[in-house]
Amino acid sequence: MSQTTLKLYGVPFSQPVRAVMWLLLNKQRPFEMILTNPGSKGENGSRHPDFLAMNPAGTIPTLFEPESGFALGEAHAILAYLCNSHGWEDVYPSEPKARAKVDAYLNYHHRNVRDASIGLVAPKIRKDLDIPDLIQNNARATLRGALKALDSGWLANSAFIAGDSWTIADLAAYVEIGQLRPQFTNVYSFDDYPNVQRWLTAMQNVDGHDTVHVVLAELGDISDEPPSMDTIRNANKSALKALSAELATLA
Ligand SMILES: N[C@@H](CCC(=O)N[C@@H](CS)C(=O)NCC(=O)O)C(=O)O
Repeated sequence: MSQTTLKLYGVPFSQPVRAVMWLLLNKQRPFEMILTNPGSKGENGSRHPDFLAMNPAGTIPTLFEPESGFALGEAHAILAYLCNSHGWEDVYPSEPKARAKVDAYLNYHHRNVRDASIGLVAPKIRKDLDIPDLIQNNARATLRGALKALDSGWLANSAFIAGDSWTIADLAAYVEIGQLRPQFTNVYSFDDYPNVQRWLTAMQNVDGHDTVHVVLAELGDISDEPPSMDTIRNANKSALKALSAELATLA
């Protein structure tokens, strides 16, 4: 595919947006980040009618190609589309069985790793929402189940989720699980999951990791205290600065 313009709607605070940013940076594929407020009906919001025309789900990430008018929501569909349209078979294999392994994790992810990590982080950031204990306990139970499946299943048999090298399944998983690590939000201990720990360390070495995670490094430990609005604003600013610097090298 020729280097058409790619617009990525989102913010670096969003986990699924980070997965798409990571793939694009890793592949050194230029794109433009269009800052979009998740859930807002305002002009730059993901629930604005113009945005809903691109992605009826009203969520970020959303990808848009102005030349063709092609718009696409859902992080996993976007990751797969980018790989298919650019021929990045190393991270999304075309061989049916190998691809099916990647797809299996991507399908599993939503109701397990994704739901659980949101259930763990949201109450720490938004204490004002007073998220009930029942929901938080359910999230912990779901996360335990998912980490066990990863540790004693997927990651016990291979270095990465779908084999010996990383794929888009690993990006999708890491942006949720990795955010809980001590060097980021510090809201979960992985002591009981040695294979997950080994995988987390390996993923840290995948090019693009550091730029994509500036937002969390800046946000810091939220295990005791929710971050202030200033901390959130500064984390966002630093993340965008780091992204712009990286994108400037690709232009
Ligand atoms: N299944 C979607 C989930 C995306 C998602 O939940 N995005 C959040 C931000 S992290 C969002 O846009 N929320 C706004 C809303 O739901 O109104 C995907 O994987 O892309």
